[in-house]
Amino acid sequence: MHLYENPPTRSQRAKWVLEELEIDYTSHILDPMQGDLNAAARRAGQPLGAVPVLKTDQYTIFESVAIVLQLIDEHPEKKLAPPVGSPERAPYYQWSIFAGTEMDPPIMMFFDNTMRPLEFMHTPGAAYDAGLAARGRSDFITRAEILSNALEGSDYLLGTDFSGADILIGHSCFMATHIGLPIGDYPVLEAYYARLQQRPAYLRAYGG
Ligand SMILES: N[C@@H](CCC(=O)N[C@@H](CS)C(=O)NCC(=O)O)C(=O)O
Repeated sequence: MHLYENPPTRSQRAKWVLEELEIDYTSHILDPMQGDLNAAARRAGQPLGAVPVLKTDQYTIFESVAIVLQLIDEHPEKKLAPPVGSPERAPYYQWSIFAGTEMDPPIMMFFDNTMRPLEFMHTPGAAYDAGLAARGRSDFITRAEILSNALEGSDYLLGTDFSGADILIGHSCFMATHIGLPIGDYPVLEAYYARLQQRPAYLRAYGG
């Protein structure tokens, strides 16, 4: 397998699941400081010119959430997801999709309007917008509280068992911490993220 990545971005979700599943892969770092990440990612198969992209012998796949869900389904023996059609699969889908659709947008809105290098924006003349940064922060806080409430009394999103949903939301926690969003205001969420950070596969994906 070939993973096209640019640490530490959403490509780390793909790397983390590859590490959890102990799959052999070759990493290809696409670093925008060293070359044209967008062109290289498009060549690898991501039509928006973004990472991650995963190439296997049988298919090429992009979208970090899809990569995590697909690889986990290919390895049911690793038990990182409840069986398809089981009642436990419902919260697994719910939190996995919540990561991509509810966590990523406010985090990226905040990042794009506070610290993303302007030369990497795709809009000519792009500038930071303090109003959008504040909206990203506020939307993040709403969602951090929801996660915190859901995790009250549980080690993981599905209760006692670590799953792919934790990889997906765990990356949201990484990204929030990395860019200064206030995860520390939510001790339950902070403790959950600390638990995830103990995992050897997490440390291999995020470089410890
Ligand atoms: N929804 C996509 C988002 C992919 C994405 O936008 N990746 C960013 C890094 S987090 C990227 O490669 N951006 C490069 C660019 O837009 O120039 C996913 O989750 O895989």
